[in-house]
Amino acid sequence: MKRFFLGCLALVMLTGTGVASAQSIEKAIKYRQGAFSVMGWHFGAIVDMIKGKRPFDREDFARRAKIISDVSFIPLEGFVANSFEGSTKSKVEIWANFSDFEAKLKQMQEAATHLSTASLSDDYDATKRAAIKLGKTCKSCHDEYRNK
Ligand code: ASC
Repeated sequence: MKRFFLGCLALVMLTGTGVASAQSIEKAIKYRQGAFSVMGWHFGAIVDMIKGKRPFDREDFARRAKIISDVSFIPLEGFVANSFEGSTKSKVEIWANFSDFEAKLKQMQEAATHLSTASLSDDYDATKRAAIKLGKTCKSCHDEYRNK
């Protein structure tokens, strides 16, 4: 029991400062970029299928859409306090408007989930519309919160 309390105390002392080290900020930046990179990889393939640059394969499309929707829930945790300094394009505005940023991320997650569901149907037009909608949610956040 005593060890448990000492352990808790140590944990509180370690995390209690609320100041993240430059190293842990870089780690968080890499973490979220990894997730966005996975989403971008698969969305790129999806867009190519829609544009006819790659053969449309419904099963492969749905597999990729599922990955995007699953991974869409990953990045938020990586936007730790003040992680706009370092190897990132994230704008400081994210932290000044965090609830708006979160709302935009949520719209992306919803659009991704919708695309994943639509891609399991035989309704190609609805699937295409869902993909375009997802792309718009990416863009709207990038326009506001990502440096060029
Ligand atoms: C991607 C990617 C983006 C978005 C955006 C959609 O695949 O890397 O930044 O889609 O182009 O508008």
